[in-house]
Amino acid sequence: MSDSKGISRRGLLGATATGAALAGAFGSRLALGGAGVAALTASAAQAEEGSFNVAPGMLDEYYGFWSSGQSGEMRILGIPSMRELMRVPVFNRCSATGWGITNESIRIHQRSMSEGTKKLLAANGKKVHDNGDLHHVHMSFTEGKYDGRYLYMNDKANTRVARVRGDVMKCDAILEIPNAHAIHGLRPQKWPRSNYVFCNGEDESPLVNDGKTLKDVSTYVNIFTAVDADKWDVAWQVIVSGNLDNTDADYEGKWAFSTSYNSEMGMNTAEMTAADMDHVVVFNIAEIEAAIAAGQFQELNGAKVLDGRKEAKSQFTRYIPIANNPHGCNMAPDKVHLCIGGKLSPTVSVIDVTKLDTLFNSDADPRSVIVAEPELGLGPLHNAFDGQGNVFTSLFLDSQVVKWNIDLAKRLYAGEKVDPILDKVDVQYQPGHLKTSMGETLEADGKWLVCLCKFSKDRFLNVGPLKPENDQLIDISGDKMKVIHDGPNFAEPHDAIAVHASKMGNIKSVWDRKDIMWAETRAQAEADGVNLDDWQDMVIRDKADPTKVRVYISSQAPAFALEQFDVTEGDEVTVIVTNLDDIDDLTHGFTMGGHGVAMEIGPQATASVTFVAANPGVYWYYCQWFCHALHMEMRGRMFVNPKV
Ligand code: RUQ
Ligand code: CUA
Ligand code: CA
Repeated sequence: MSDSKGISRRGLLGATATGAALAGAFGSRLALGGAGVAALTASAAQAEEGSFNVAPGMLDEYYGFWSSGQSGEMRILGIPSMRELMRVPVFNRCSATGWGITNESIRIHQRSMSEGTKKLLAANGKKVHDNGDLHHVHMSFTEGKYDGRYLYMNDKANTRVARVRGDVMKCDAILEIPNAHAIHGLRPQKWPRSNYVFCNGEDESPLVNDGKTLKDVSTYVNIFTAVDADKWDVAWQVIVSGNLDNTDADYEGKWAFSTSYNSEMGMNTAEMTAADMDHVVVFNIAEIEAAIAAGQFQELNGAKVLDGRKEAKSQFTRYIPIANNPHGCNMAPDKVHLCIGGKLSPTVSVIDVTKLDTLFNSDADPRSVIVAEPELGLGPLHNAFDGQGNVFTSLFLDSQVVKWNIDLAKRLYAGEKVDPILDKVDVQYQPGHLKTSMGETLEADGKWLVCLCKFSKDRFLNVGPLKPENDQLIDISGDKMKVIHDGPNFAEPHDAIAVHASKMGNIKSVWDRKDIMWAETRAQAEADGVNLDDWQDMVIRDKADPTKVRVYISSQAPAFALEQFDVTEGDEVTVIVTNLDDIDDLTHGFTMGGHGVAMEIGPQATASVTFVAANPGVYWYYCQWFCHALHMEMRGRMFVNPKV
C-alpha cells in the first residue's frame, strides 16, 4: 500500500492534510481566482456566443437533467443553450404544481410500491418530509445506453431515493431506505439493463438505530443498498467497512464500486483524514445474488442484509486502497477503466476492471488492479469521458478542468517518460461534478462538457450575500477546451447528465386518461358513482363520515364545471379536478383562496387536493395557470356555512 508513484501529497497540501489545511488552500485559491481572471466584456462574450447560440424557436440537441441539491427538485436544461426548461419537484413542495400538496403526490411520498416497504413507512408514521437533498440524477440504461424510461435520484437528507418517469417527467415513486443513513452516491446498473439502482449510505450509525446504543462507535456501520428498480423496493444490502461516498457500476453487470473517505470510521475531520489511504469497495453482484438466493442473509427492518466488512472475509466485497479521502467514481465507456478522484490526493487512480476477478480468486495485492495514477492538480473530484480515451477531471482547489489521456497515463505508470495531461482550463469557480454529452454511456460523443461550479463570486450582478452557482458550458470538440457560457443556477446543482434528444422520443404532451397517477382517485370516483372522463360537477358527502365532502369538477378553458358549492365549517373537503382539454400546453390550475392549496392539472389529467374548511365565509377558487383570454374569469365560489 505504498504511495506508488512517489507523489508527496502531504508536501502539496501542507504538513497535515486536515480540514484546516484544506480550508487554507481553498481560501487562497478563491482569492487568486477572483483577482486573476478578468471578466469578459459584453462584446467579447457575444462573439464567443456565436459558436453555441440556439436561436429563438430552435431546439437544443441535448436534454440536461440536473440535480438541485438542497432545493430537492430535478431540473431540465437544454444543452447547449443552457436554457432552463422545467423544474420537476421530487422531495420538495412546489407552490406552482402542488407537488407534496395534492393527494396523488402525497401518496407517492408516503408509500413505496411494494408491500414490505408499506409496512416500514406505516411504522415510521405518516409525516411527509418537505425537504430533500438531491445530489445525483441518473437515467435508466439498456445495454449501456440511455433508454429514456426513468431518472433515478437520491435524497441525502432523509435517506430516500426517487424515480421520475421519462414519459411525463413526474416522480412516481419514493423509497425510504431502511438501515442505511444519508443516501449519497447513486447509480443505476448499466448492463444488461438497470435492474438495480445502487445507493451509498454515507453516515455511520448503529446497525438498528433505535437508541439502545448511541455513542459507542464500535457499533456503527455503513450500508450499501441495491434497490430493485422495477419493484422500487430494497433488493439487498451489504454492510461495509468505512463509509460510502460516490458509486458507479461497470458495463458488464458484474460489479458496483463505491469510494470511501472515512475508512478510519472517524467522527471528526481530523479523524476522517488521519489515514494515508482510504479505499474503493468493489461489490461482486453474482456472489451477493447467490448468497441472497441461498438465504444466507439476516433480515433487518424488512431488508435482506449481508456482511461485507473486511473482517467477515466474504466473497461479496474487496477493498482497494486509494490515497486519502477519494471522492468521484466514474466508469469509462471503454468498459475497462474506473477512475477515482483523489480529492486530498492530486491523483486520479485508474482501476482496470478486467483484473477484478483475480482479486476475488487469489491473494493478489489489491493495488495490483491499479494501472495508472496520474498527478493532475489539486483537489481532483469527478471524471467525465469523451469516448475517445480522454478524461476530464474537475480540480476543486485549482479551480480548473484538466483533460488527460488514459493510455498516456498508463504508459507513465509503467515507467515511460510521457505527459498524460493534454489541456487545462480555468473555471469560475471551484468545480464539483462535470459531465460530458452522453459521457457516462457507451455513446459518449465528446461534444460538450458542463462544469458545475460551486461558487460564482464576481461572475454575475450581485444579488446579495447568497450567490447563485455557476454551471459552465465547455466546448470539448477540439483539442483545447473552451468555456463558452456561464449559467447561473439556484442552490445547488451537484450533478447533471446530458442526454441526446433522440433518446427521449417517448415524452408525452398530453396525459393518458387511464394514467396510474390518479388510479386511487379514479377508484374513489367510481365508488361515488362519478365518471371522471365525462363533464361532471358533483358534490358528495361521505356516507360513513359526513364531515368529509368530495367535490368533482371538470375543467375546460375557460370554465370550471362548478361555479359554486356549499360546505360546512369544519368539513374536510377534497376537490378533484379533471382537465378535459386535450390540446398541447393547455394546463389548468386550481387554487382555493385562503386555504394554502393549489395544483396543476395538465391536459387530460386528474388531480385532487384535500383541505379543511375551517372558517365560515365566501372563498373564491380560481385557475392559476394562464389558459385562455378569459383565464381571469375561470373561477368560482366555495361557501363555508357556519356550523349550527
Ligand atoms: S458529490 S462535488 Cu454529492 Cu456528487 Cu461530488
Ligand atoms: Cu384555466 Cu387558467
Ligand atoms: Ca480518510
